[in-house]
Amino acid sequence: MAELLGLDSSTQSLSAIVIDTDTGEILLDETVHYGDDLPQYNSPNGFLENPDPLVKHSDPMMWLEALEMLLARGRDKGFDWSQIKGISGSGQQHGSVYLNDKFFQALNYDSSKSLAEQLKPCLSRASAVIWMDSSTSAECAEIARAAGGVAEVVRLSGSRPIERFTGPQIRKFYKEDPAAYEKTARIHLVSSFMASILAGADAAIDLGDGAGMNLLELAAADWNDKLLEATAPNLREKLAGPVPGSTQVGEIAPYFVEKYGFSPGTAVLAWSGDNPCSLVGMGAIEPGTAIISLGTSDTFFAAMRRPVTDPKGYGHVFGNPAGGFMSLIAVKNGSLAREAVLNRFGLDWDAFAKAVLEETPAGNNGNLMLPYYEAEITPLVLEPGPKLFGGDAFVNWQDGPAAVKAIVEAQAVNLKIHSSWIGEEPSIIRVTGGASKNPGILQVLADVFGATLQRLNVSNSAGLGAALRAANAVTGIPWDNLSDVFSAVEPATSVKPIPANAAVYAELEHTFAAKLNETYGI
Ligand code: XUL
Repeated sequence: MAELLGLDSSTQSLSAIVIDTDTGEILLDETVHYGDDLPQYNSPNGFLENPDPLVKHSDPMMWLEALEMLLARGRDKGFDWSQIKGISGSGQQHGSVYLNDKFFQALNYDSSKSLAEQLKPCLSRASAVIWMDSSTSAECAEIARAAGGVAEVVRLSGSRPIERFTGPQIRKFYKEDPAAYEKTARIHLVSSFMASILAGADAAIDLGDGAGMNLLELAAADWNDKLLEATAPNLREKLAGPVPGSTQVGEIAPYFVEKYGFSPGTAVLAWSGDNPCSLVGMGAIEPGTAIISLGTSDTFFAAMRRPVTDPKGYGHVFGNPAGGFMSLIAVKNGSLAREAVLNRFGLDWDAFAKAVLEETPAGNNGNLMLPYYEAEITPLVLEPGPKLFGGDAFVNWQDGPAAVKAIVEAQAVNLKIHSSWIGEEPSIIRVTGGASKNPGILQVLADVFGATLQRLNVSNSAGLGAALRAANAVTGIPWDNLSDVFSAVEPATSVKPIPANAAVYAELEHTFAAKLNETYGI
């Protein structure tokens, strides 16, 4: 029997999915929510409060405590961790953890103490900066200048210098606190940090997630010296890897054997980013099917025939865990913005769907929202706060259904406009993430993209993808077979576009783009 564990260390939670490749079953699907389960970290949405709205950090000790809580919960519910043959994981992309040289020794854990207790003294920076941070515009410009221009950074790394990417974030840390940077012996991504913790060994960054740093030369599958030097001194020695995502980075540390009952020798595979893992979990490792993931961030991505780049600079090219590359755009204002509208009008998700499907027409009678509650990354909007255009009741926040329809239409059109550089017009889009259960959101996406939307049986595609990556590496079962069994779609839930709405949304694309230009000059 082969049981494989996929962990998903995401912005707001840590979850575990266990698959059995013999029976095709999901044996465990368990989640720890940072806000509800670990309130002592003061991170209701997974990040720490900061007076600067562009700064977003998280406490990596919260992730470690969540890991112990999750494994203990499984054990206490009678789940037998000893049957697991391999573990891989998925991490929120771009986030980074800064560690001093005590880290390497601390990985030989003492089982009588918690992980957090043992790892806290190893931090050379108290908190981990995460993907929601947009505070590095100056560093992006400096890196572009030093590396020979924006186009050169795009050519090498697949993305222009991006505020949330790890390279610009490392540069900011180096500039703000050079002494702490100097004391930093290792910089891990969320993915490689969590893999290191499980293996009790310094785990390498994988190529899929490594491509989200503005440091990796895609064509060479290695760090690029020009980009490293443009970022901060002696950076190569502070990074582990990059390695292919199928690499075994170690065996489970004795700590997890003693405390939670894992078997000695359990393989720990390199972790990857949540979007590369999701590509696998959604059964989309071949070009042709695009994916929309509706979570804390909304993302649109697909396997690529060849690596093209976005002339506007919002899109990215990451590594496809099954080989080759994938495209991606990420929108920061995802579920938290939808919830802000929901909560403002005291609605539940059924009422939200009803507002979209029954109470407002396509095009929303001309009411339109620029839906950037937080500073946005796609497009780059550094001034937070939604903006409303249209009828009086709407712009004064007195028309609940119109506000709901406006955010749903705006988010869908925003994704459509900013994914057009990928150059594919998919007729099928698979959707995942919490909001993919909402029929109102699905209908608008289907109409705006003119595509049939399909939903998977499993909601956490990143965690599932991590488990499938472990399965492929440990058992050698081919990707196609794994997708057929675990990434099956629910035929009953597919949503088709309504032909009569096509012209309305083609028009809205133009109006929305014009409003972006008028309002933010972009
Ligand atoms: C991708 C991105 C987000 C994070 C968190 O570039 O920033 O999707 O991976 O989910």
